[in-house]
Amino acid sequence: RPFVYEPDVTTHSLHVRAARVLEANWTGTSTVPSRSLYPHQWSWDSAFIAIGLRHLSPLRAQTELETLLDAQWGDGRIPHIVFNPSVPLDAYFPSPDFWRSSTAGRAAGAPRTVQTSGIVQPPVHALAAWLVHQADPGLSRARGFLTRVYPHLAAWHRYLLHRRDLGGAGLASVVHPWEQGMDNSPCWDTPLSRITPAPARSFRRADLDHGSPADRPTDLDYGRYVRLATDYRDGEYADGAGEFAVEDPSFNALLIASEHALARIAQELGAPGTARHTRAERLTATLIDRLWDPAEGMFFCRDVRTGRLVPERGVSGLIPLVLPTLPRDVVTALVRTTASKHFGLGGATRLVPSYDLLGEAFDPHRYWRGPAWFNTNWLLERGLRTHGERGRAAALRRAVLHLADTSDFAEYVDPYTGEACGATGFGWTAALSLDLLH
Ligand code: 9WN
Repeated sequence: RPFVYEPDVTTHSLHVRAARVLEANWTGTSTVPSRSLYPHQWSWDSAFIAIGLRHLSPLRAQTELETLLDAQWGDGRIPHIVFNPSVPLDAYFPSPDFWRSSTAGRAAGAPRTVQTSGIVQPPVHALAAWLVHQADPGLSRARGFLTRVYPHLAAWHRYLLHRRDLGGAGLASVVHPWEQGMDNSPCWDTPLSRITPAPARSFRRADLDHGSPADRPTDLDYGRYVRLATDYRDGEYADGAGEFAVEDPSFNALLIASEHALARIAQELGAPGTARHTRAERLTATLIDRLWDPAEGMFFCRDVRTGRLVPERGVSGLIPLVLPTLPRDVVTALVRTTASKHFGLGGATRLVPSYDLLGEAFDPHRYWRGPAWFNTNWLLERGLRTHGERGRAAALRRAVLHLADTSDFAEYVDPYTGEACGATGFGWTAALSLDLLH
């Protein structure tokens, strides 16, 4: 039976329950993704959370981003985790004593007082800052919100576009699968296969205290994550030397979308934004040039160490749909691929899965190897709307709201059945549902 939203009953209670999740995950200065699995502040989670929080409290949404930016490194990087000092060390792995940011990160300008990780996550922040500003421009101007965050966001983009241009073509590379945010996506299998895993006995996974092993990355994956992070740390977080370097479509598309947002922020502050818009358009062309495959109708990751595209269909390859200046033929092909047998939108699946339904590595429950995630579906809804695909966007919006509701704001869901996986009461699921309700 098609799901019908009754605005007075269901929508109201969904709104109230989403607000409660964000209240429960709020620490006073930021929001944790999940009280159990992820008890610190995560970078791209905070950006998505701020986008939802702005509808409840623009002040809290501004604070969320400001807290994250307070932990920015001198070289411009925004760390993927800002650790909460009152949480026990063994609550999450890798903990601050693994990253040693204030010592190993000194040369890169890590902050002295707050402990952070040394890797990054997707740059959704300028987009979030712009949307947060728009929710209450009066408060934003009174607090000088954009004036204060703009230089931080500009330095962040500069870091990514210069220090992280490891392929030399103008796109940013990720140097660890955690940086791209889709940790165990099959897109990483080939580039990761060259990495010698750290021995399993050399670390203790805290995630398995809370999540089912069948829903999480394997020990072999973790061994490789630990090796890459250790090598990066031991090289004092200097960029360029690592064995893993990948140009990812989603990471770069979010950077470009944020560059457009930064242009708008500059304009709001009285500066011309034209140069940034032009740069964003140029980067869109580079993204197509480097990562678009017209025959497959989607974007792929480029393994910078071999120079080859990785022939795995991950949802990351659809996310550039959010880009406003994408050529019409690219948009048409992306929409077709989203609805194809590989991703099933409007057909076999309830939400767009994280990975190709027909791919050999597909697993409907294992984290980023098949399950559907709410942030990627929120991005796709936005992309569909941006390009005038109103009917598909509306259907996707309804599906996101329905599954957020029935899964108790799950971290991710089985793309066929909608069954909840991972944590419940998950921050960005609640926040992005709130955003879609507005
Ligand atoms: C590692 C917090 C984060 C998300 C990532 C998601 C997961 C961490 C982990 O949780 O990654 O950063 O421990 O598995 O993959 O996208 O930001 O919600």
